[in-house]
Amino acid sequence: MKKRFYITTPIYYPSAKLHIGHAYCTTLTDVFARSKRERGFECYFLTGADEHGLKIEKNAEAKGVTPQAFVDEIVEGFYKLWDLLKITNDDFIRTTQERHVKVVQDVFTKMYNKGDIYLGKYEGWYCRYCEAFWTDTQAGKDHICPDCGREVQRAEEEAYFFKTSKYVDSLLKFYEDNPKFLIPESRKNEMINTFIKPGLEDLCVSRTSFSWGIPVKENPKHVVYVWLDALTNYISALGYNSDNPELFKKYWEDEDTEIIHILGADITRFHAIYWPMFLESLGIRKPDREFVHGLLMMRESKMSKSKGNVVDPYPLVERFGVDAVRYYLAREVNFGSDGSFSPEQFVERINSDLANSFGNLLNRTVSMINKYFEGVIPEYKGQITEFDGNLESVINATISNYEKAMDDLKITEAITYVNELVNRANKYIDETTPWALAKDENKKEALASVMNHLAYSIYVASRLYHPVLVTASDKAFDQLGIDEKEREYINITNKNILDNHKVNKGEPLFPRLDPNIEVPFISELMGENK
Ligand code: ME8
Repeated sequence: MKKRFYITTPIYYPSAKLHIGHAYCTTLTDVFARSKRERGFECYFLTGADEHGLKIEKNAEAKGVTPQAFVDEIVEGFYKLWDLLKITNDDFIRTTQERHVKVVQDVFTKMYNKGDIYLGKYEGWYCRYCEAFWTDTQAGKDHICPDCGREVQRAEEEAYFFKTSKYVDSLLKFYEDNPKFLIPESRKNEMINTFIKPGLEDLCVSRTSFSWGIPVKENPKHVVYVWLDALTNYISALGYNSDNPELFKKYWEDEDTEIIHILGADITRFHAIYWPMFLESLGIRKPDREFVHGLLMMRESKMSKSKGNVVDPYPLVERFGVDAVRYYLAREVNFGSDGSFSPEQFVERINSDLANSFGNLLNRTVSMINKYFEGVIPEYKGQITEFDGNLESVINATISNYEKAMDDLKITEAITYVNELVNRANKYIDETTPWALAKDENKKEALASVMNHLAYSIYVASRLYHPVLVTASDKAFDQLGIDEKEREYINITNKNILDNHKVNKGEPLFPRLDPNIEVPFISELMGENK
């Protein structure tokens, strides 16, 4: 395994407020970054905002403000949301920042001087209203603008193109040599069969129909196509081609770094086809992994602003807390598959996994240690009851399965292992019947072993949940009475870590949610009660 990681989310468009889909991607990326750091690896985590393009120019115009003022306000909301969700990104790149603009212009010039970008003519279907060009497929046989529904006209304009044809063969070879580059595997077949095999046209990488973009240095009536602009963020943020290239050297050039992009299925083509080509043109290394997650639906339908069914994560976190929302996002929809959001499932998930299983295990254990051992966790003395051995092997297996799943970005699966451990520990209480052991003085040693094993199970579960339950895990550690140093991941296999610690009974970690109150609350956020 490589010794450090560079991990990125897409940079989102500040054309409107972020919704639960964006929170999903950023939260899961954060879970991965935190889990790596907690295990002692260096991990540099980047997110940001993709601020150029026609749509933003138009939205700003409609609001009567400059595009920069428009994005400034929306990006403020990005910062607030990531703060609220306790996202631990190391940097936040905005494509309007000088450090980025300069790199994009230089990249364009480099590619142009190399002969990979050339000036040609763009022909297509033009929508006068949206000032946008559409391809034959996009305009369809009725020649209608896919955005506004108005009729489009055949038109042409001068534009720069990137020579994709030059890089197709090496891209296919790259896929073949690096079977782990694009995950899930099905995405690679989709790229090859849907886009590459039918023949890739050279990519138009400049526009003259609007001005909110990065001007091409050599010919400023053109602005750089938003995707060439946006993808470059992954290297401009590290100081590529700048006076301060230290981060670029460490997190991109050094082969000991694993470079991972996380993205949604809607933007796979740009990341998996064009981005490796651009990098090859620049003569720099390609990412090691691109992990494509599925898109969330709102119940059965696509999220859409016109339907008003887009959930704003902000009030959700304010009401249910950061842990509940992070947990729901990480657990409910298998990272890599499509899924859907529903208020009923949200409430059910929090109640069953967090309130009933994890919260209850902690609550019961701390109460029993208080009752039977005056609040002091008995020492670990090996396998005493007939059930101890099995619980210990479940704990060991949980740790290794969890680490393997996390390394493969199977985040949902990783959490499921921890849930299984929690369920196993709850069942261990039923098997060992501590209330019966407590009645028999000869069973004191067995009772002590049960309490230690339970406390250790909670310790391990809290440690493994920590990248998701960023506050509740610490509260569980507090209740077990262990200090900062003892919380470190390195102690996870130390069965004596809890010996003689004094427990502190606290508030329940996750109070049960009343579905009759909370489901309507969330439905309201989805615009369902209108
Ligand atoms: O595409 N479910 O930005 P964007 C899950 N600026 N995730 C979703 C989602 C949904 N329903 N909707 C959006 C752009 N996402 C470009 C990216 S990167 C160099 C440039 C997430 O604001 C998902 O990760 O449209 C998706 O790929 C991304 O937001 C698109 O965000």
